Amino acid sequence: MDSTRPDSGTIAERHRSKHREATADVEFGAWIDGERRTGGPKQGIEDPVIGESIVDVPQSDAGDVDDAVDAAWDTFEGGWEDTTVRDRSERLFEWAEVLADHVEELTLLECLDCGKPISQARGEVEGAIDTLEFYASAIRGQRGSEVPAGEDLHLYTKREPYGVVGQVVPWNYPLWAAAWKLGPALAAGNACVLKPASDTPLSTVRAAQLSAGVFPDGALNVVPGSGSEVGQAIAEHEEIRKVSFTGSTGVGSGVMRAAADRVAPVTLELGGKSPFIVFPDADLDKVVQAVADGIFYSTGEICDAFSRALVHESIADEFTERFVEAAESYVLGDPLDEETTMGPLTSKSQFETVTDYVETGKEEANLLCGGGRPDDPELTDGYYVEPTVFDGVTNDMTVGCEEIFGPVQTIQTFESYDEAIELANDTQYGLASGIGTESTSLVHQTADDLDAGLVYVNEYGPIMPDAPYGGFKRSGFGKDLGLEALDHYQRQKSVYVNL
Ligand code: TAP
Repeated sequence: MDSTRPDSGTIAERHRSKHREATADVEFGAWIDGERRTGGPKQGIEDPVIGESIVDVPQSDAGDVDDAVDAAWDTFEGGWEDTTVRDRSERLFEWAEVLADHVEELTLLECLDCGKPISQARGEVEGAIDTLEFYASAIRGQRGSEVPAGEDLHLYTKREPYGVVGQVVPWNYPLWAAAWKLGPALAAGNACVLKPASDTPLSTVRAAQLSAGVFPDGALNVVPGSGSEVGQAIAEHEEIRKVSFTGSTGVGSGVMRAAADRVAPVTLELGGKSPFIVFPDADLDKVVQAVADGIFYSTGEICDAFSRALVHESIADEFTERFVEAAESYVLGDPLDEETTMGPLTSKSQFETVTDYVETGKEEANLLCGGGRPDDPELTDGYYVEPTVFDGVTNDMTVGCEEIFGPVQTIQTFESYDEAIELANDTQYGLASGIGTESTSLVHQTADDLDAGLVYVNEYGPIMPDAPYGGFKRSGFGKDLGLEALDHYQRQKSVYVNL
């Protein structure tokens, strides 16, 4: 395993200096009704590379959620609901432009806060901007419909925003995930109250501040705070008319129960344990890297990670050998270094969770590579875990069926098509799946048979705002992204007119 070194000083020195640079001109805190809130208890936001706080962020509470909801309704009823699509589109484009002017600042915050390699952090910030631009365009093309209903009747349908919507996002791609929710919700004319994950609020809070003057005060509110208080308050709030949640299946089902009490619709993007089926005719030059990127991108902290490679037995030896080589080629190092391809896990608790899974895997299966922390003494304060690969795995093992959310790959073999599909679908989840083959007919047959909301063929990603993104089964329902997400932020009304 290679590791990278900063040009000068230790990693800790370089990071402390970057903490000062990234936070010098910004006061973090809730963004409510177009103003910063800086009171209340503070939480240190940890840099997972050196285990030290980047900055203290004032934490919102349930009272702040009430204030944000009140401000959002005032704005919605005070004129936001009557804005034209052209107006909202132009404002979203304007916000995207402001964020584009601050790409490097937001990238640095994301990199420091999550430990993401800087090139990945930049790509995700750019992805967030692209998402806002997509919805700024898409809303201009939306139409209602006219229904032929007879001579005396004019029957048409129209779409309306819900009013105030609540949104809760996780820590693995903070700003990008926030844009997936804010873009369609604002484009559709809702006012938003969004909670970032308590470990990673910095980029989203900063992006909200950068919306000052773009949207009317109160249209976009961000409340950083704990899930148990702020997230729960959003899920339960009587005046929040729709909730969109991304996170774990356990918390997501609780959000759904809370929203059910007031019959508020929810969108849930939840966990995954996604298979990638490698058929005998697969081009391993493409597929090995696709599966590796699918599990090692973002240190495996991705909901659609290809965490289960299902490989035809005739090519299993070659695939496994090449996959281990690919795993060992990731460069663990300082995420600030452009050469680094894998950073640490995002938090200490995540490090402990993943390390526990790795230890369980060593008892259950056969460790092929990784399985510990990198040797580099400069990385020992960070939450680094080596790319880890197990074979001899079965679906009933803990590492074969539970979402690890770290850089841990399992390899299983299959003999027949039916066995591959059975293994792939034998999971409570259904977010993503992958196929490695050069056969067009096999692609279509397998895409039909896989019980998952996303199918990638011979590649991992890219995620485009143009297409709906979301899972089946316990991976959730409703969609982020695509025109479908706009639908989820709108109510449809049928109007019967007999004049
Ligand atoms: P969670 O623990 O579920 O946290 C997600 C968000 O929910 C965080 O903002 C969290 O706040 C908040 N939260 C915690 N308890 C809450 C409650 N009682 N009510 C309302 N909100 C609450 O998930 P995680 O461990 O951070 O994220 C990893 C999980 O998210 C994985 O399962 C992953 O697959 C899934 N994920 C799915 C997708 C898609 S698109 N399907 C994308 C990314 C991640 P705190 O930060 O304060 O805990």
